[in-house]
Amino acid sequence: MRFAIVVSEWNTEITEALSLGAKDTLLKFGAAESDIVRRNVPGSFELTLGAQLMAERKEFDAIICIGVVIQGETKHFDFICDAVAKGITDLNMNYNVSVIFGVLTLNTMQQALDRAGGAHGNKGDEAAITAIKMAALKKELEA
Ligand code: DLZ
Repeated sequence: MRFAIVVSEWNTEITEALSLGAKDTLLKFGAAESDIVRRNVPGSFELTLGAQLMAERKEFDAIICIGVVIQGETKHFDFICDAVAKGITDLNMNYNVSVIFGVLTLNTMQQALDRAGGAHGNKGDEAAITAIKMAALKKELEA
């Protein structure tokens, strides 16, 4: 299977840990290093287009989007979360590939650290497992 990982550069310390967690899990379950393609986008808002560009290549069995959005003092958080959630949902419906929502939406940086290898594990691992399950489901139903 081939996988794409699209990574937001905002809160990069966290998104790097999530992305490495996702990649390690894909490798652990048998993906070849050469079958994992990673590209960065500036922020979570750009994840949708980044993933769409990957989907248009028609060479991936699943695409994992990694981002971290932390609540600030303005409404930016709501707009970004709404946009990326809807964007990724639309990609799932409009392209014949599973696009995984590996985006953490949090109130504090500590909550992010806890989910990027801390007290609550690494959510990048979960995103990768979801990608593998959805890719396997697609292969099974299309066989
Ligand atoms: C502008 C912005 C803000 C305030 N916060 C975040 C964030 O917490 N996480 C994130 O991934 N991106 C953030 N961004 C950047 C937007 O996602 C986007 O890159 C810009 O609005 C430009 O389109």
